[in-house]
Amino acid sequence: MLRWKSCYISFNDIKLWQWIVTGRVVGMKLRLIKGMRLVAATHNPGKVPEIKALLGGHYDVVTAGQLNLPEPEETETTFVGNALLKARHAADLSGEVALADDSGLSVAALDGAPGVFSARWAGPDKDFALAMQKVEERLEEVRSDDRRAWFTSALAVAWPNGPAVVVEGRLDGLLTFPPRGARGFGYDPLFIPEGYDQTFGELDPALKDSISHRALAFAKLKAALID
Ligand code: ITT
Repeated sequence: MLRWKSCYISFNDIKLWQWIVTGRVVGMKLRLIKGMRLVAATHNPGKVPEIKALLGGHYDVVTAGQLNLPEPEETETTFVGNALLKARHAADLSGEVALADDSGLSVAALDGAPGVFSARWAGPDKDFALAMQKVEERLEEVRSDDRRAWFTSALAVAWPNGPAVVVEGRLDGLLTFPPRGARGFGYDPLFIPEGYDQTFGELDPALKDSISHRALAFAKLKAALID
């Protein structure tokens, strides 16, 4: 994997490795051209409107669900690794450029948990009331008053059987119990972003889209891939 400015570029195609070795990759420009079709490599209905909002209607977005792509197993230990895995999986299966998000909530007093296990804490029924209760119970178990937490989003774009680019954004905030608000998805009702009094479950979704971890990652992606 090559590190370039604030993003990572990974190559899993032997021809690309050869191009790098022979110097022929120089001048290759990875670009997301407005109007092109893009696979949103997610099966999470909460993420889809946020990804579409970030793309600003400039792309013909089709979801992994609409293409009946299977959900890959998230076997990596980092957000970046899982985002790359999901984008690569969708791009290679669909033959189209794919954008994936791997994200989660990290709690300071829980040493960063649930982190990459954020979705798994909700169990097979994807029950986030249960997941949020689990966060509260774990904090009681460790007897901590530290309510600092942060959301992370890694966004990866993969070209079919070609290169991939991945970036990461982080948004800090505080947890509040009990959960508040019915907007957003996942852990949003627990999370008060820094500088605000309301949770992401209460705040206007357009405001969330402008300040979120996903928006911060997308700004980096835009700088790397969009003219
Ligand atoms: P895909 O992999 O299909 O995209 P997923 O839900 O499994 O869907 P992740 O593996 O990235 O996605 O899991 C991240 C979990 O973290 C997600 O299910 C949410 O519950 C939570 N999460 C991520 N971003 C969030 C946000 O903006 N607000 C609230 N919760 C969020």
